[in-house]
Amino acid sequence: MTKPVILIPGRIHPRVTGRLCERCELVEIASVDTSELDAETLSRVRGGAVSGRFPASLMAALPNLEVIGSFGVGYDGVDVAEAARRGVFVTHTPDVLNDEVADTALALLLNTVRRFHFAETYLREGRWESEGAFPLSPLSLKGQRVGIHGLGRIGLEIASRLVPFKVEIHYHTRTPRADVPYTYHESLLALATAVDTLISIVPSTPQTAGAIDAGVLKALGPKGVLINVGRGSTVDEPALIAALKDGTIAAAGLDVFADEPRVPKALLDLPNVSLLPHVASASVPTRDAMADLVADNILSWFEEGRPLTPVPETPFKG
Ligand code: A2R
Repeated sequence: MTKPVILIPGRIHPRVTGRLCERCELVEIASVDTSELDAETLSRVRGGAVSGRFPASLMAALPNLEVIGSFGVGYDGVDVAEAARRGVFVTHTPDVLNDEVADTALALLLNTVRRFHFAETYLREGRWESEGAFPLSPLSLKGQRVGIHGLGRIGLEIASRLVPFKVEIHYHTRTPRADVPYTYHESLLALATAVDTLISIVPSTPQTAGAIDAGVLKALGPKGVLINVGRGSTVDEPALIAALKDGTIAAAGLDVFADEPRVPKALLDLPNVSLLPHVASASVPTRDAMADLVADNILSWFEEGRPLTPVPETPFKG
């Protein structure tokens, strides 16, 4: 039996290629530019495995493309509308990263509020011994009202981890959930007005782009804390920097940025932020599970005739 040909544009977790290489023929290229491939190779490609971008122009170069396995739960780098138009299934890696991302969200929240990263540096620099106790953190999680922007697979795990912290839990989604006891708000602005801490875990879409803007930050208020573990595009970054500088909000903890891996110097220079290099799901076990799900989706498509976790825009109807 001929092995299906899978194109890998750019870098991907080595476990994906390791899992696929025996049962597929892999064509690895540096980026989405296919100019180094001849027409015959391009026409043999039936699948794609990607961590990042898979634009319409790449799909147009692959006349026999059937499936794209995208690494990660967010798939904003893949043009899913174009894939749907071409009848190409796109799969992603939901659920297997929920716990890791939710754990990171809580760690980032506590770090931001209690300033543990600065406290550790203080100790390492010998200042505890030379100067005495580290300054008290002005903020505390105790008694806070926490709002979750996006209460999907990951948001729900974040909420359940917040329960033992005895905080009030509020949320905003477009559609209220019937299965949770948390307080619903019809708009992001209403949520930000009601809470002290806002945790964002929504996908990058045209509707969420810049949703956390100057108005939302003002509503969060001078004791407000913003945590973003979703996508950098959700936050108006210049507005956030201004709000952190002038005390419109108190602090922010960010794992995602508008133009990764570039982080504005103005953010790096601020004393009231905790910044992580997009590591929410970045443990070996969780990334292995994500890689396995990319490979399993592609193998299931070619060997069983069905993708395992297609995105909603390209549903599999059997
Ligand atoms: O709005 P709903 O009812 O569809 O709820 C979804 C919510 N959401 C939004 N909330 C407010 N305004 C919007 N424009 C909006 N768009 C979506 O985000 C739902 O509660 C949540 C997304 O949940 P899931 O689809 O289960 O995604 P998951 O696995 O929790 O991951 C969230 C995102 C990924 O797309 C990556 O960008 C990032 O976390 O790692």
